[in-house]
Amino acid sequence: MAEEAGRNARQEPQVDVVVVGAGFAGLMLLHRLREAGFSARGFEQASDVGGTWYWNRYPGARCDIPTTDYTFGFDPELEREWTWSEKYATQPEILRYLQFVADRYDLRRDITFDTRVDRAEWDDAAQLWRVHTSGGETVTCRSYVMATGCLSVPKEPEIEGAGRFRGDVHLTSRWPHEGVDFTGKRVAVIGTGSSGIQSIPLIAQQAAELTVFQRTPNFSIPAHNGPAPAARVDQLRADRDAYRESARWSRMGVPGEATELKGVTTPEDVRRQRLESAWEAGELQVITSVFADQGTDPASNEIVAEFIREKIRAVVTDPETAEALSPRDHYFGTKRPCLDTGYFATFNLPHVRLVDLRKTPITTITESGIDTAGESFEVDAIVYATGFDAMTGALVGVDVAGREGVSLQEKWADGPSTYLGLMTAGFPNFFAITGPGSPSVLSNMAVSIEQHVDWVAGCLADLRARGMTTIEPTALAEEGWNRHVADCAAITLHPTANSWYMGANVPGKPRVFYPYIGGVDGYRAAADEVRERNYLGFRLTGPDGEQCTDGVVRRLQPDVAVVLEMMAQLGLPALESLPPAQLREFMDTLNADRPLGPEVGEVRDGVLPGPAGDLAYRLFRPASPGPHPVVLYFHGGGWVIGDHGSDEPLCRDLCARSDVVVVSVDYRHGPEARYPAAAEDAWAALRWVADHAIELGGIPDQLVVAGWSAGANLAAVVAQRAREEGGPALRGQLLLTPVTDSAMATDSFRENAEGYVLTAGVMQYFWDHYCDPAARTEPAASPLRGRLHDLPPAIVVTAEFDPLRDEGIAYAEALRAAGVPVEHVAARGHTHTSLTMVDVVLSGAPVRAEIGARLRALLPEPATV
Ligand code: N01
Repeated sequence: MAEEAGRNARQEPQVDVVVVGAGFAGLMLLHRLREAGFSARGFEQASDVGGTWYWNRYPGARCDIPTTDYTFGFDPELEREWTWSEKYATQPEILRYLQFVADRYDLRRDITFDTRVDRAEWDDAAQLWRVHTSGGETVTCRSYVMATGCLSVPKEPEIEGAGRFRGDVHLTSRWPHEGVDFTGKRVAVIGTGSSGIQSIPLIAQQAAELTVFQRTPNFSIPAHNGPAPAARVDQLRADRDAYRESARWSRMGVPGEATELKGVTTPEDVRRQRLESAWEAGELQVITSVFADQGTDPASNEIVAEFIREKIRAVVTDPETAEALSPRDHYFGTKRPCLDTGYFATFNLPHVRLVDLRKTPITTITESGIDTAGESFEVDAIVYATGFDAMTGALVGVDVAGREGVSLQEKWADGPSTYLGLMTAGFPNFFAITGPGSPSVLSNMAVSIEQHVDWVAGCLADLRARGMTTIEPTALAEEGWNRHVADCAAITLHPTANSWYMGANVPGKPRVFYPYIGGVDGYRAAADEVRERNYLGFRLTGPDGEQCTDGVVRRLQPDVAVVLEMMAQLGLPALESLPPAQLREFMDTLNADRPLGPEVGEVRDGVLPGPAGDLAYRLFRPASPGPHPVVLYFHGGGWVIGDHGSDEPLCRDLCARSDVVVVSVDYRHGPEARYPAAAEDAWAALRWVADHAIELGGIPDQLVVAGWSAGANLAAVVAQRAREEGGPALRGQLLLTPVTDSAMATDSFRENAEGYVLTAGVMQYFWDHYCDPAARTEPAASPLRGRLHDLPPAIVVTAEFDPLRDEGIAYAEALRAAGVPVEHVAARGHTHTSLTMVDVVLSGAPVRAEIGARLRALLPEPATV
């Protein structure tokens, strides 16, 4: 009935779409909508088109993506008709370009200028938006799009006394159209982000005195402005379409070479050469990708940071000023780096002075100047270059009310929540162009805007073609995307900085990472996939019903996905197609170049007696003074491959994190020595290690058994046997993605049979080489079938995308049912192998930290000396 009533109440809106904003995004969207046959109206607060480039008219304002790339690429004709004059165009030229675009496609006729959208509300009965403007008009539309920009709402200066100043006050982001003449004036600039760094050298050229009030020094490199870079121009001329396409599938929306070189391991001369050439290139996308790991590894980042500081010291003559201008409180790239023209040299001028607010903070602004903790400054003009309420300011700045009157501001009180940065549940047919959760500010805006506009226009056309009226993300899809956005940021250095990317510049703003750092390419692939999979994670409704393919578009940890992609590209043979000897050789080659894991106090090899000959072991000792608890560790490899050194990174990690001696023992492998040879060897190793704990530097009654995969199977098996035989006494068992049963019939086997390195086929191969079918159900092969009472406390680790996940969970549950204390660590987004990839899969680190802490909790506190 209700549905019927709703259907009857559905109304025809005045226009199909309302678009707010007439910058790059709004203009292109209006053009695309018209092309696709939709009616649309645009509203713009300013008196003309231009967006950012309308407002930010401060001296020195330029783009900082080369104009070869900071330009619309959707229409080759448009590109033929416009030629940029410089590598980085000035604000007036970019504004002229946008005016040219508006004229060329006759877009102004759809835009109402000098008009703000104050409120927009979704009418669920009528299935449309009502949009109220500052001009008193109410327009109804089926879809409401905010193309309001990411950096469009200036931040309040929040400085005591700001209203008292009687001189001239200017905001870089609201600069007077007629310009400002500072000749003969004493000028203060507050803020040294991109706007400050671009404007300071030019203000210094006019002002009689210039005082720069700096709270945080910023990394900046010279723009080397001039003609557009020949290499880019040549590439573009040679094949425009290919160039644009490569931008669309690049990381930052600008074509460029990705490197695999890591900062710390690159030889000094190569490092230097790469850094110098990035300096010479004067392009943000080059200096931010000198090393593959500079965004994730503090040591690699420091190499780039120190190189830039060295350049600052070389330019700025006063060492104290040079040091004050040298950023040391954030990693390079975690606050937006800048491009400048003569910024640092400006501080050599006699009439320019830097005030370091970290040493002497502003206490108040007075009627005639600025007081700091150390001094009073009399000035004629204050320029605020203090930034924006970024990413969400413009979106929540309009009173947008979705279903049941819930406002966007309420929904996003703890931080933005979006699906693909485009839409948010509870707000049907509401789109944000380059919204939070999309690459936006971390990319070339022109490319990201085109991608969003194309997606939205394509989506509206699809709805029309299917006779659907509304589209809205599901809660599941949105939560999944938010998690993915956070996962991508978590493996970088970004969350450590007080940046506007983190909302840290606006008091009280939720501290999350606002943009999507998975790359323009990765983002485009996800957005395309959503559409191709029948609008995965969206609910579509129309007069004749609804459609919903619910789901999450990216569930793997981002770095796990990268490793899997790289492996897929290598075209490796199916592992189960290789005879064991060849498989072992192959794995050795794969392991040869991997990082070894963290430093530990000592690594040494030894042998211990096994039932059929010596067994090699490798011992990892922490750097702290011993003795330590001992973890007897069994390596993974399906009882067929691997040895006492094959899990070295994981063993080092365990040793360093938990402050334990790890003894990794080899055992005999199938098919040469089949079941129960490995289990017998493991048992012999346990007894020997228990008997020799003191010699090994261990504490005798602090012994834990551990293992990964088949090695975890052996650990579980020897724990059961130790109970049967009355010792050795164990403090715990650490089972990492264990094999606990031979049935291979769980849901996780079906779901993850293919594609995650350990496949169902590989597991079958391992069982076949290890154990006769008749013996596989014995508890010494399938510990899940054993008696589980009176076993030592267990830590069971399972990975989401692992065929063995469910048998690990089953073991944890069965242990618990038998009264054994169990800690279950479920590694979200991980595969069977990814947790062992220390220093490669960075998202594994927090999981291993949790495992390390839980292991430590099984052991007595280390004795303090
Ligand atoms: O703003 P910002 P912006 N007391 O937030 C300081 C893009 N953009 O307008 O870092 C004293 O970066 C603040 O100090 P701190 C670009 O993406 C592009 O410069 O918070 N100081 C900081 O130094 C850029 O990142 C171009 O400690 C105060 C400065 O003000 C983004 O826009 C050009 C303060 C603000 O820097 C924003 O840049 C311009 C206070 N109360 C901008 N409050 C291009 O080239 C703030 N600060 C395309």
